[in-house]
Amino acid sequence: MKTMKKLICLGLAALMLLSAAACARDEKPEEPGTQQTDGQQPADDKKTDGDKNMGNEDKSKYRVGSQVSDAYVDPSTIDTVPEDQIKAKGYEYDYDSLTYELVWSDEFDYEGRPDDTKWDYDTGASGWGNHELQYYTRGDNAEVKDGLLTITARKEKKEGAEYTSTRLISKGKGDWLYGKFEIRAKLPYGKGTWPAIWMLPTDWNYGGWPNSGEIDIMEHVGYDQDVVHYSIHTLSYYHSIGTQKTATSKVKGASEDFHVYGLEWLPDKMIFTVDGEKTFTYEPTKYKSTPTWKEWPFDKRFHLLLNIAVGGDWGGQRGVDEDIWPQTMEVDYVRVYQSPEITAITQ
Ligand SMILES: [Ca+2]
Repeated sequence: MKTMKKLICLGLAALMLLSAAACARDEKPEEPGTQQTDGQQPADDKKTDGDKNMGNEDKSKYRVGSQVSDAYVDPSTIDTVPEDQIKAKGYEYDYDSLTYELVWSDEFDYEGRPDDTKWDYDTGASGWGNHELQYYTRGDNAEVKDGLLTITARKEKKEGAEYTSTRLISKGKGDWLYGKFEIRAKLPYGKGTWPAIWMLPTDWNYGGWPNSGEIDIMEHVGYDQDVVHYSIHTLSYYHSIGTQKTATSKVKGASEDFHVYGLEWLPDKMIFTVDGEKTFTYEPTKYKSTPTWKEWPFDKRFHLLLNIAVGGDWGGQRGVDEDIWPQTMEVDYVRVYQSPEITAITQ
């Protein structure tokens, strides 16, 4: 009996050791914030939904034209990060000889509602964390015709909101890790419009916003006509603490003509383009010799979002013109390519 007890004790001790080891292995990055399970930004949390919360901060300190601020490597990070936690390093590929294959697209060459095998919707009027004024309908403000997707923001009351609009999401129907994204679009016009072509994490592996990252391929606020913003947000670099990595460029006729807004997402950098011209490159090793998920959560799947927001802390910073509605964002196509060479070194 005693021996049995001893054996049981030993067994229990071994189990505890094992589970402790497993816990250590599974240990998540510190304080991942609000865990996202529905893919929506935390609409009820003004602080963590900082991207669209451009507020009244002095943006000049980190909006520096078409260049990011000076490269800086924090010496304290050198050699202090365990090797298996280092991201965005050690990928070898010949950038100039990368090839790409089309893996997903919507040319909008049909009529009616957006293809429901490709698109879903974020709906509601929560303000989306930025005091936005629109109610997002389940596709009522989106129509496909004449080769185009048209998202229309209208001045009409719905469930307490003064405006309606639609936010398309490809989540669960189009989710990718790395790739080249091209969206040909014509933007709405006028004070209070805030269109965006952007990406959010599908699985939120590193925790809620901003930990798991955000990629803004195109943002435009109507009071600053033709100035297009390109940004990434991560735990180390996000707007609320004034450290997001962002750039702007002048896109003449952004609301009159179509332009192709592009992102090339590689395992160690992101290149933003307009009509094929580079506007902004985010490369975390420019800032940290040993980036981790805090600077590069971009090794997990993301999906696309297309929307027009109305007003809000950034879009409505200089008011909302009451007389410009309805306003539309027209999208000619969304094309997603992936590179076999990149796939080969990242799988
Ligand atoms: Ca088209």
